[in-house]
Amino acid sequence: MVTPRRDWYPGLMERTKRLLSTYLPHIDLVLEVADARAPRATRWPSLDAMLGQVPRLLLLNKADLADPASTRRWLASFASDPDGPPALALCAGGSGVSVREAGRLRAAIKAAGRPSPRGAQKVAVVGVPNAGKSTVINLIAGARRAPSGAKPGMTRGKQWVVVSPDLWILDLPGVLPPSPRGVREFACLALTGTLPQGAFDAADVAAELVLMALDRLDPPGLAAVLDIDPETSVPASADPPAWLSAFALRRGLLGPNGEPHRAQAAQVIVAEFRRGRLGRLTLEEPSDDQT
Ligand SMILES: Nc1nc2c(ncn2[C@@H]2O[C@H](COP(=O)(O)OP(=O)(O)OP(=O)(O)O)[C@@H](O)[C@H]2O)c(=O)[nH]1
Ligand SMILES: [Mg+2]
Repeated sequence: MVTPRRDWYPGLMERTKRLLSTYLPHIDLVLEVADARAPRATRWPSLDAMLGQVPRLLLLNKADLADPASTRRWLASFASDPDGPPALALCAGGSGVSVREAGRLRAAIKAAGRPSPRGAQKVAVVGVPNAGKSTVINLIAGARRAPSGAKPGMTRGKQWVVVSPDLWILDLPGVLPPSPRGVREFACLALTGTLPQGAFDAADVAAELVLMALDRLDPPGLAAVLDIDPETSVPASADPPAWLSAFALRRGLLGPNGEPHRAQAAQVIVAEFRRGRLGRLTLEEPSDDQT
């Protein structure tokens, strides 16, 4: 059972929601940044209720780490929802970033936002921690103007970035759902790096990753993802401890008596997933049963 180990909803998130409400009357567009590997779990909950009439553009960021076919399905699903926001897949950072991405994004912001005939168009960037909000701002600005980094909680307070006289962007800290809406969602948040390291148990989260992967891949497919030797022990079952043991053996992660060190294997799997080392994997599909 995947459960949070300690409070993962600090006061910063409540303050951020209040900040956004304060600024909202002056905002022409809200850019919501989600993670393309988990486009459902990493959406900002209750944003709809807050925004009212303010236009929104959804960015599925880190598309370089997601399965391209899944990203296409997600974009089609958002496009077919008349009540949903326009959505764009993006790679704001990492190895796939390019100048073309910046131009495409600026054009999309201009098209989606309210026109601002007098003064600058004002854009607020919101999303779960570590989704790449500050990186998106730096991409648009063409320079490192907002602090960004590989752990959640990099942005602690609000910061206006004046990109040009006609475009101002507000960077905000990340916001998480107040409590997990289920084991899968919690695992998705942990795997995409939105939760701080101490807030979850790696063994539980790696076990859930195995189950999610087995929903989409056959055992040889998962063995390839985890680089487990098909000649030796590929567990045919959906038994996460057996998979963790096979991974531990493959990587030489052994306990004092030579037994597979499953706890270490789990930590390595979570860390490698976060960095995209296990390949391009998407954890959720638009068609997934949500009951
Ligand atoms: N591979 C990849 N990494 C990215 C991408 N965008 C951002 N990152 C990385 O993700 C990490 C988090 O980026 P930030 O911009 O700090 O994220 P944030 O949403 O501002 O995070 P907080 O301020 O902590 O809420 C950094 O290490 C970025 O380099 C992307 O498109 N692809
Ligand atoms: Mg930030």
